[in-house]
Amino acid sequence: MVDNAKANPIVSVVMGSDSDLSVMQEAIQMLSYFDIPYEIDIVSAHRTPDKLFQFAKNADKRGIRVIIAGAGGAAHLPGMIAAISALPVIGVPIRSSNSIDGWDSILSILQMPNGVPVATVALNAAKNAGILATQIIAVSDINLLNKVKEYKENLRDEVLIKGSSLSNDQNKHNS
Ligand code: RP5
Repeated sequence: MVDNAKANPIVSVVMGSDSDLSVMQEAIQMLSYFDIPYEIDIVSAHRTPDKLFQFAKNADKRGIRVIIAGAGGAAHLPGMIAAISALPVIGVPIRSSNSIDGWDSILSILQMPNGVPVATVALNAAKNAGILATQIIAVSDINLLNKVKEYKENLRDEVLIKGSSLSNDQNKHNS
C-alpha cells in the first residue's frame, strides 16, 4: 500500500498508475473530510493482472465496503474489479497521457455489460467518487448521513451567497 496510515479501511482507492494520483487525490481528500478510513494503492489491470485478481477477490474479506478505481486510456481496471468482486465499484475515468481526449477512458469504464455495473463519475471527477463512496457507506450510518446533508447545505449556501453578491453588484452598477 502506498498509504496505509488509516487503520481498518472501509474504502479502497486504487488507480492504474502513479500518474493517476494527482486526480485520485481528490477522492482521498473527500474521504478524509468525511473521516472515512481508506487505503490507497496502484493496481494495474494490464501490468499487474495477478495483483488485480487478488485485490478484487479479497477486498470484501478485508473489510472493504466500497472500491473507487481510477484509470485512463484503455481503462479496464474498474470493470475488471467489478467482474471479480461483489462490492460496489465507482469508476473514475482519467484523461491521462495515453488518452485520446478522455472519451476512451469514459467509454471503457461506462459501457459495462448487463450484470456487472460500475458507477461511473465524470472525467477526472475523483471528488465525486469520494462523495458517492461516502453516501453509500452513509446508508447505514445516520451520523455520516447527517454530515453529507450538512455538506450539501454548505454547497447550497455558497451558491446563494455568490448569487446575492452578484445581484448586489449588478444593482449597484445599475443605480
Ligand atoms: C492506465 O494508463 C493508467 O491508469 C494511466 O491512466 C495510463 C497511463 O499510465 P502510465 O503510462 O502513465 O503509467 O493504465
